[in-house]
Amino acid sequence: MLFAARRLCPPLLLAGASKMAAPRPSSNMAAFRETLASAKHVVVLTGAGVSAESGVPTFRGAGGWWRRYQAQNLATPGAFREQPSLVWEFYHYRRHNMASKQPNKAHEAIASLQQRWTAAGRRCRVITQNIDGLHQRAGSQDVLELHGTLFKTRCTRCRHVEENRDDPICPALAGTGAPDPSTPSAHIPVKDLPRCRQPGCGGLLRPHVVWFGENLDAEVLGQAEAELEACDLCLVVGTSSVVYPAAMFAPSVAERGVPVAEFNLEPTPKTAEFGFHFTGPCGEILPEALAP
Ligand code: BV8
Ligand code: ZN
Repeated sequence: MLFAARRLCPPLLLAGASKMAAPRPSSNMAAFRETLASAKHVVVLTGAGVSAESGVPTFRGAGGWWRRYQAQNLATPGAFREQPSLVWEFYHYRRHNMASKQPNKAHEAIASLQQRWTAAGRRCRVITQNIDGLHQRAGSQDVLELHGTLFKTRCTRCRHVEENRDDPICPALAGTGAPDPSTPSAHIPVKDLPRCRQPGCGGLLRPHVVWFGENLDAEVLGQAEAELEACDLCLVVGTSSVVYPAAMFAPSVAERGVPVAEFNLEPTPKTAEFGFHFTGPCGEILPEALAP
């Protein structure tokens, strides 16, 4: 298992790990397109930046705030345990927000690449950190959602998981969730938060997402590892590469000597490990990079 030794330990905790000298990233589009043309199995790893041009806030920078909270401080089991109403307002807001959002040209370019490759007997797997569902709405198939999805719930009592696109997900959340810092919390009694409808259960529901401090689903992680170990090209799009274990995925491919192309507005802590880096909005660059 590629990440077994490091799954729980981001490199910052890993002493003495040796790193092959990485080639300086090229921004030569013709060279990248030659590499793409000769590849047979590509992994496309995406983060919040791929949805930025759809108007979906990213996690870091200005977009990473909701009211006076940093998103990642609400995306924890502790926050849900302490303030389930506040955390549900946060997720209700993000679910409701998606109703007015559409896939952008980056999602569409990735979906089109996958459709063409599948027809030609080549493999293209999309692995996303995002929970917004926009890759699927753009037509990408078999998307691996590393961190779950906004549109499924999991019961905290019986662990039943089901899709739920109701907006609001429960009457008490109607009209709540406004992101403005001056918005008062709704303080919804836990009995009026989303409840499980499995016979005899009634347990409190939570979003079916992976929070900070929670393990990724073993099956999902296993599928991701298999794709990363087998691919002969990896694209890493719109991620700051600071959240583990996803942040280790593209570097692990580069360590095998397989080409990795990063598409981002700016360099990231991992850029130096990759063969290609293209700077700019992925909604503009990916359609050119992935064009037939
Ligand atoms: C785990 C779902 C084992 C929820 C998310 C101490 C205690 C406990 C754990 C840790 C610890 N220290 C480290 C850890 C591990 C921790 C971690 O990595 N923390 C970080 C902060 C250091 N990871 C975990 O906890 C993971 N589990 O390790 O389990 C374990 C268990 C217990 C104890 C130890 C270990 C679980 C992590 C998953 C968390 N859930 N999401 C929700 O969404 O509400 S993470 C969430 O944040 C996203 O899913 C995503 O992964 C991450 C955000 O990252 P990005 O997607 O990269 O977005 P970001 O805004 O950061 O960057 C956007 C990028 O796009 C930028 O680079 C920007 O330049 C670029 N961009 C913007 N616009 C564009 C663009 N690029 C191109 N075009 C554009 N237009
Ligand atoms: Zn239940």
